[in-house]
Amino acid sequence: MAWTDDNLTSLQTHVLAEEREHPSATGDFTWILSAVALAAKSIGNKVRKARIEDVIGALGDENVQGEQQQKLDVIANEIIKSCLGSRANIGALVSEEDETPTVLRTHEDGGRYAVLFDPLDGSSNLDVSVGVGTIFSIVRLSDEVKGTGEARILDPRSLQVAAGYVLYGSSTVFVLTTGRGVNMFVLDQSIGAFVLVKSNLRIPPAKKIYSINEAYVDRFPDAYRNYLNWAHDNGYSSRYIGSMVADIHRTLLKGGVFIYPPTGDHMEGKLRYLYEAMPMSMLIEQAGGRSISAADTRLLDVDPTTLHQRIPVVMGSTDEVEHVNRFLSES
Ligand code: AHM
Ligand code: MG
Repeated sequence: MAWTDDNLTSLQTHVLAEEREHPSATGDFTWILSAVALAAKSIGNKVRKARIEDVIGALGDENVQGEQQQKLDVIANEIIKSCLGSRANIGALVSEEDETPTVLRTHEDGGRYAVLFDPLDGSSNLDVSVGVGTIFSIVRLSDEVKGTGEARILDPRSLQVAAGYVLYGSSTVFVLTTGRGVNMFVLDQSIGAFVLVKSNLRIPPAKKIYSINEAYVDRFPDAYRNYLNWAHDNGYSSRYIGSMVADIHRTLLKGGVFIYPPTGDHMEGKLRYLYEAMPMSMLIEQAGGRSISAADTRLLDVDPTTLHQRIPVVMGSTDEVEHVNRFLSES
C-alpha cells in the first residue's frame, strides 16, 4: 500500500481525534501521551546507541526488587520522569525502579492521574541486542482519597484508563489502548513521528504456541506441568524471548499464550502487577484476548495491595488461556 497524506495518522492526531469524540474530554490524555511518546523516542535513541556510548551492562546497584540495575534502566527512568514531570494533570509517577512514588501534586492541586511504568523491561537482554521495551499504565486517581501517595494509587476506585508499551526492536513500535480497542504505531525516523499502522488490533482466538521459561518446569506447580505435557502431546510450538514486551507483542499479533507461573521459591511469580501484568492485561483484553492470574480469576479483578507486588500471569488468545485454565481448575 502506498502512503498518501490521506492515510498518514500520527499518534498525536489519533489521540486528539479520540478526545474530540468525547465532549467532556479535557485534553489530559493528549498531554500525557505526548510526553510518553517523547520519552519513548528518547529511550529508543539511547537503546540504539547503547553499545557506542558504552552504557551496556549492570550499574552495580540493585533496584527496589533486589535485582541488578542496568545502566540503561536508570537512564530510561530519568528520561520518563523528566518528560512527564512537567505535565500539570499528573499527581504521581510510579516506577518499577523507584521504591516510592514521585509525588508531583496533590488532588487539590490538580493531580488527577498517576502514570505507572517499567522504564526498560527486559534490560538484561540489551547486552545481546534483543528487543526490550517500556510498559506504562495511566490511572485516573480516586477522588475519595486525599493526597497522592500509595493509598490513593492502590484505592480500588482508582481506574486504569489507558495502557501501552513501546518495543525497541527491529523497529520502534508503540501499542496503545485508551479503553476502545488497541492501536499500533511505528516510529518513522525520517519524520520523527509514530505513525498508525494498524487500528483495532485483534488477537487471534487460538494458536498452538506457548511462551514460558520451561527450564523452570520442575519448580512449577503440577497444574502448569500437566498443561505443558498436554501441549507437548498436542502439537504445540514454543517461543520464548525472555523479554516480556517482545513476547507479548508476538502473542498479540500471532496468537498463543504467555505464561509466567509461580515457582517453588516465588509463589507470586516474577512479574510485577502494576508495571507489567496490569497494563499488558488491559491491552490483551482490549484486543479480544484473556488474562488470568489463577484458575477462573481475571487478573484485573485482583486488587493490588502494594506497589511492587508480583503476580502469576497467563495471558493471550482466549482459547489458549482456557486450555491452561482447565488444568489450573483441576488442581
Ligand atoms: P525485568 O523487569 O527485571 O527486566 O524482568 C522482567 C523480565 C520480563 O521481560 C521477562 O518476561 C522475564 O523477566 C523473564 O524472566 P526469566 O528470565 O525468569 O524467564
Ligand atoms: Mg520489568
